[in-house]
Amino acid sequence: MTQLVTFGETMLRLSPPNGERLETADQFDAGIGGAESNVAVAAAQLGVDAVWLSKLPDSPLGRRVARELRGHGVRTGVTWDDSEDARLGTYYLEYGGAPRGTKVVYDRANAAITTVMPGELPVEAIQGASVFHTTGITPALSGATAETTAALLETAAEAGTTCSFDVNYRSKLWSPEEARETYESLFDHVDVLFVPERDATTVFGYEGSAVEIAHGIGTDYDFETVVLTRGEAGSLALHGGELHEQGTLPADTIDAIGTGDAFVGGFLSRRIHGGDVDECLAYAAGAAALKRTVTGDVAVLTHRELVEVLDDERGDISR
Ligand code: KDG
Repeated sequence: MTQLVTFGETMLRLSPPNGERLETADQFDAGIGGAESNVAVAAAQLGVDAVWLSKLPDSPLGRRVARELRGHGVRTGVTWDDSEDARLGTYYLEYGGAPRGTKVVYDRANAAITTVMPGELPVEAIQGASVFHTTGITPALSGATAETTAALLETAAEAGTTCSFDVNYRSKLWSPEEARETYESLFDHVDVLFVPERDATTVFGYEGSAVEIAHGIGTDYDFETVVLTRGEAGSLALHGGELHEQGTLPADTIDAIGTGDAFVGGFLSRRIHGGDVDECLAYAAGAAALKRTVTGDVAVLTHRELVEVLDDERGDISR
């Protein structure tokens, strides 16, 4: 049975080898990246039956995305756009240490997914699933993706499928005000909310300590679980009025992109397998740490590896 369904855009990811500039590099490492497929991959590698829904161009690039995801154990529920000008979004990633920083350049306007409608997707997968997950990136892409995100969350909620949503605010796609209005229109159906601390401040205006922010969200909205992600400072979950904290696990970072998605994939995989909130947070932190050691958006990891990492840290994680 399908356990996790995710919905969103996956792009071609092109990055110059370490230290090279986008404007001068003559070689690019090619991969794929998208928040929701990254989550599906992490969860699939941790033993979850995961399906990713999207719309792709019927082109070599679109087929590459589906092939790569299937290679990572994710089933795909894709509608293929066979029009001449159908395109796959691309993002370019330039790594740079301080003071330069890592840069992302998007070329994603008018990608095939921007015309997706709910009727084009196998929504029955959502109705039979344990969890449906999407992010705040998807409704920012177009009117059609916003409408489809809302329709899929509604379908999931009506079917009793747990709805999970990662705010994942992207300032290159819309303003905080536009994002907030859309997010709030979706929140009625959301059970588990992941929100980076900086988004809680930028988009929703929360200030104060992490505990105050989590309680603020818990008071203002009606989620079953709120997970505040805090980068190096770890994470905090508010569930049933109780706070649960988790630190980050040590990692030698090779590539930080996709860390948040691996975190969500780890959390949801443990939840789907019946773990309590503390276990979910521990799995999330372990998956995030492992992701940082892997090049590319996608967390290539195994359950055994994750359990070993957690055993080293805590000594008491159940198998
Ligand atoms: O978390 C990494 C993803 O978000 C990345 O693969 C794609 O940044 C991205 C986006 O905006 O879709």
